[in-house]
Amino acid sequence: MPKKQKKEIKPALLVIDIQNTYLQYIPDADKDADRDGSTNLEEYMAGSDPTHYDPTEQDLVLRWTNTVIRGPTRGGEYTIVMKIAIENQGNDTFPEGTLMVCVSSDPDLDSGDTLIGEVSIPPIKGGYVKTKRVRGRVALNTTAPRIYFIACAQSGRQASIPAVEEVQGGVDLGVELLGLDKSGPNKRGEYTVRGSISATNTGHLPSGKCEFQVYSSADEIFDGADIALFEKPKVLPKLLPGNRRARSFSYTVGEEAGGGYLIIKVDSGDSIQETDEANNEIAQPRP
Ligand SMILES: [Ca+2]
Ligand SMILES: [Ca+2]
Ligand SMILES: [Ca+2]
Ligand SMILES: [Ca+2]
Repeated sequence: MPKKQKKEIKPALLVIDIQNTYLQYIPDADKDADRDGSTNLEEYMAGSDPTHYDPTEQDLVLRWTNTVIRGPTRGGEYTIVMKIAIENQGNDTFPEGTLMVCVSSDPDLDSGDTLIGEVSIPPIKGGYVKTKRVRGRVALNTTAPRIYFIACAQSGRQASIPAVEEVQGGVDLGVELLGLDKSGPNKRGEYTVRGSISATNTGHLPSGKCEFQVYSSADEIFDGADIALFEKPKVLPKLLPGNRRARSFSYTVGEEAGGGYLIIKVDSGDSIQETDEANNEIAQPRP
């Protein structure tokens, strides 16, 4: 009579404490839990006796093992791929839970931080390590010299101590002049100016695509009075940290204009927020 047998099964809990070779059978744990006013069995057990199941006895230690930052997308979001080792240094099995990773402007995990991603964690026995990969896409503050990624494992209401990965951040574009000369005149009396530059990213995050423009200026200072030589600014590719890319430009002038300066400015449209915006242009006497 399987139906009747099923009815006779009562909720119960078997508690095994390996350290103290302790074994306890609580036949009416669910009723006791109700009387206690606890909302569930786990809460009741956690509060009733230190030898009972207690999630705080798991001593979870998180370690960052690898962090890769790629991007950004056109919208300025970076892809972050992280590997985190979760070691259960306690005796109890960590029940299944969640590993979440946030990005923060400081080393503290709080409500102002942005969630990058989360993955589920399988149960981890005491003394065992599991490595999880978390991947997510998030906008990073490219003006901040430091970024904090914070990982935290959770099961129910229990959470591990957060593990912080501090990385150097920031995008800083700059420009160097490689060459500038003028040739001519041709048959029509025109002169050709050719220049080549090197755009650099001395920050620690990859930069998105940006532009550079060449201006004609009466002085060495870039200001609103300066005239852009190209209708459309020149496009610069994405620059990885520490990378440089050479680009050239040329234009013709009808007659030999004397005096004044050329100002070459990277990120001329200021589409990229940088740790230093004051090193984006160079001025050179007009050839
Ligand atoms: Ca924070
Ligand atoms: Ca800069
Ligand atoms: Ca000027
Ligand atoms: Ca900028």
